[in-house]
Amino acid sequence: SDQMNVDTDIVTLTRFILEEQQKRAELVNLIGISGSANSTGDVQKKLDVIGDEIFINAMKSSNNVKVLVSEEQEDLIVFEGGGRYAVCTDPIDGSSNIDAGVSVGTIFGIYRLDDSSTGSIRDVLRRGTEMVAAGYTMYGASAHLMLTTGFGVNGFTLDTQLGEFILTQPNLKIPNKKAIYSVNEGNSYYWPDSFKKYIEDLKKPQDELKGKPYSARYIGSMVADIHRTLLYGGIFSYPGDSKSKNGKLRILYECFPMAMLMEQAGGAAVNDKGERILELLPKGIHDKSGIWLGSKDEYM
Ligand code: P6P
Repeated sequence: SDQMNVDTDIVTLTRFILEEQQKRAELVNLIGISGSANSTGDVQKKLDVIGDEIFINAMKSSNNVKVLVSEEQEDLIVFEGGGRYAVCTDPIDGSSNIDAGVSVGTIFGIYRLDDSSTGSIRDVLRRGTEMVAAGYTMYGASAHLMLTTGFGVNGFTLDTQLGEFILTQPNLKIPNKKAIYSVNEGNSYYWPDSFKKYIEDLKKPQDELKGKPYSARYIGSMVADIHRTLLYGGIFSYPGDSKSKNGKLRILYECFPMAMLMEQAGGAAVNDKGERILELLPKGIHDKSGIWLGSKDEYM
């Protein structure tokens, strides 16, 4: 017959990996504690561990990456081969929410090695201003990728049929103002008085909001809280406090990538002293910093 046998059910590499993972997740029951702990003492979830292994293998097989810093690895990893990039990542950020079905994500920041570098910790103990790219993927109702290479921010959504990320938010800009604040009020007893007052003021009726206060929105998964802040505007903050003087978020693979995205989208990102996050110089690969980021006209 003249009928052509056209395979219309194309299995791309991406689709293959996603379907394999889905099958593994259902068959192997990946929900739940793996029992091991990472360098900052967080109890690792099984998906944390698998996400980290997948990420390490992907970076290794790319032949472009020489140095890798991961939240899940105590020390940095230096690959064989001629890669000229250093990647800092939190492979599954927000993992404590996995069992509750809350969106989690992968955060990444990328440095280019200096020509003279052969791959060492010096390639990542650098200011955020030296990052050449940053972003996150968020795994929720759909999979999103938010990316900057220093020329603005572009948002993509995974089309699972095509197995491709499709450009859905070209040249994304964060609104300059929005009456939403995103903090963990459970820490308020430990906050500095200045921050307590700042948040209390947001709870008062605001003239420019016709007497309404700000709305509180906190998911507890940085990727989800940042995604909402980029799209809707507002404030996200995790300040240092009397129990953790540098707060909780790690500079290289949480603060820097999100700060680069915020600035590239027209927002701002500063530490507890009001210094630009991207100008900080980390001394250790898991160093933390207090952070305030969001709509630039909301900056206190
Ligand atoms: P808390 C998740 O563990 C994480 O690293 C970020 O994703 C999130 O913003 C923060 O910690 C939540 O911390 O103390 O509010 O539960």
